[in-house]
Amino acid sequence: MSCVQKCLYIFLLTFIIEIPVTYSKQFRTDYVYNRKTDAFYKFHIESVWFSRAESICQLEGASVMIPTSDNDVSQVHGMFKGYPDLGNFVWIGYDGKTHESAEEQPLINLDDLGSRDMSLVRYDRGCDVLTRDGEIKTYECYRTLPFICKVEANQAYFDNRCMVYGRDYQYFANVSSCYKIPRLPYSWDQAYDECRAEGAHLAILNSDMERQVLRNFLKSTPSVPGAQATFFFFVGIRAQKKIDGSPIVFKTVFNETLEEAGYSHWSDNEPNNALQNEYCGTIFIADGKYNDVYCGHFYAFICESEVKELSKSFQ
Ligand SMILES: *[C@@H]1O[C@H](CO)[C@@H](O)[C@H](O)[C@H]1NC(C)=O
Ligand SMILES: *[C@@H]1O[C@H](CO)[C@@H](O)[C@H](O)[C@H]1NC(C)=O
Ligand SMILES: [Ca+2]
Ligand SMILES: [Ca+2]
Repeated sequence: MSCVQKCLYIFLLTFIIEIPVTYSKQFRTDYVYNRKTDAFYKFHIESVWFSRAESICQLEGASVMIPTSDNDVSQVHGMFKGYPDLGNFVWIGYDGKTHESAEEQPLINLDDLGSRDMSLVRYDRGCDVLTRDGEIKTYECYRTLPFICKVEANQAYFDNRCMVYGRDYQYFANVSSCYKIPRLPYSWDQAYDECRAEGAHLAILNSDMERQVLRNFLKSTPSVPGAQATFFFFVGIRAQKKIDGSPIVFKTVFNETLEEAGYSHWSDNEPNNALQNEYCGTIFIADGKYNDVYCGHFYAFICESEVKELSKSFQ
């Protein structure tokens, strides 16, 4: 190759490589990218204690945002505008500096809180908030506020095998699927959103082999702290509540009947629609079979991502 050719080649190569590097910044569907900071953000509008905000951001592969530049503050300022009635503070992470208190008088003596929740003790210097006006202040950690999660683009995790924006997926070759049990309990709706945001879905049984694999996986998983029951996990089946007395039909999150999905066995005496309010599906650790439960309780859940194996087509 002559230099001219080589240089042209390198030039073109750089050009080709530049495009994906510049434009393919991707992460979970519920995060937005900011080019100036080269980071992803999510404005969580639900109000929680600071310690829970930390857990939720961590579950999403991010952290509670610690503002490191004016661009971080502008990003949040812009996001605040989408929620004019949300209040004036969001939780942010501790930047190591002392800030003015966001209120005149603390309403509760923190010493009394120690016995109520030990997890608050490590926050006794207060927690930081960012105001709508872009100021950082200190606030009492036991308050509940919306919060901002952030992850640098070079830390935004993608699992190439499982094709998900999340850590901790385990691949099982015998069913060509990856599974994850996030370490926070959620309602069925929240669990549905969480799996989808990572590029996965709530797990669905498609064969008896998959039931066995999942049962073994559940047995080997430590129980999830805070779950309202520890012996079953939300999965991706759900029914419409019937008011006309017609039969309750469970369908997968892909709108298939259980028969169409390939596995339709319920655990003994299930579905029992206890208290006439069980319209969401779980599977029991004991037998890996389906059980109907109340959708609004906070249970552990299983996300699944199928792996398309190229080698399969050659077998
Ligand atoms: C599926 O494979 C896993 C290892 O990847 C193994 O532990 C498990 O026993 C297998 N399950 C079945 C039902 O063969
Ligand atoms: C789900 O499937 C049923 C029957 O196959 C169909 O009538 C219905 O429109 C589908 N719903 C959605 C949301 O696709
Ligand atoms: Ca499956
Ligand atoms: Ca039940």
